[in-house]
Amino acid sequence: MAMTGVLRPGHAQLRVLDLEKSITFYRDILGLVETGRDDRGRVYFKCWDERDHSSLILSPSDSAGIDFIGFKVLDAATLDQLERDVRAFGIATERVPAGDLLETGERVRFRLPSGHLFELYAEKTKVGNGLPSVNPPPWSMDADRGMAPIRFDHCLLYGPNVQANKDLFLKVLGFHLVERILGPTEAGEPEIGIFLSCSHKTHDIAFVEYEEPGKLHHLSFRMPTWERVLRAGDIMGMNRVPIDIGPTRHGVTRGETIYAWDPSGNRFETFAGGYEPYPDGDPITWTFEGFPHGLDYPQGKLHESFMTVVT
Ligand code: M3P
Ligand code: FE
Repeated sequence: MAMTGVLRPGHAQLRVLDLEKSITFYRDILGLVETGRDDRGRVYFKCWDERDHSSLILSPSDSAGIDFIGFKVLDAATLDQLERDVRAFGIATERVPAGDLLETGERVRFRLPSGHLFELYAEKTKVGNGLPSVNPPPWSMDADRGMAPIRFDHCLLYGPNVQANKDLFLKVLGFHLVERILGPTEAGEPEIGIFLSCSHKTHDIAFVEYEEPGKLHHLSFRMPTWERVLRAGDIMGMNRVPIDIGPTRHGVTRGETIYAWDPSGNRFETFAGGYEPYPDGDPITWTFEGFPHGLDYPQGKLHESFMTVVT
């Protein structure tokens, strides 16, 4: 599959309450690699196997939640074209100068119909994964500290106007719809949840309809295996990290999962498995009645917190 246009989730800036506690959590318990700090008090991390400078930026704040999410695009020409396309779709954009985020080029920023700040960028310094590019070993010592996910995988965002978001992502940003959840109405419409991919993954971003704009449901971190998801659960237990759901398997995407909370109450996911959709595949549909198994396939349980706890 040719990967052009929008490539992948690149970074998320997350608001945290107690910065020191959060640094310890993300570095030693989740097991990310710290890559920088800036003069605005922000702390930058990446997963051990990511090559670009940063994928998670912690921003000290008095409220939890997400400031923005950024996707990397192929190159500067793609960025210019997508900026024009988003404007033509009727959404205003602004340019955030290079260097505003450490080691990151100019970003094109706009607000999604769901209220989230969304960015596209083409440049971020490649710092590598700590392994040589010639004859590398399969992992480094960073792969064994804490839960040690391999990459920032996707996010699930809650907000209004999911259908307008769907239009934007499918018609302008080049995503495809992989799975969807129907609402409780007689006709089973409209969709209350959409799982969108710009790649071969089951989802690079997902949205669930919610009254309040701009909310975060979870940031998801990719684990290489189900064993590693279980091991992440052990590490959560050892460190008394509060678990929301799992270890279990989502029916939606078939992903193996644990949802848990960081020290600020932001939900994160350790996630493995799933399947590899192509963009010409037809989306999978979950009815509202079938959705409890979509969330937690073995238990078929519509966990209350899934619908109600966001930051
Ligand atoms: C995920 C995932 C739902 C399942 C969510 C799935 C909304 O978070 O990563 O696959 O039921
Ligand atoms: Fe997820």
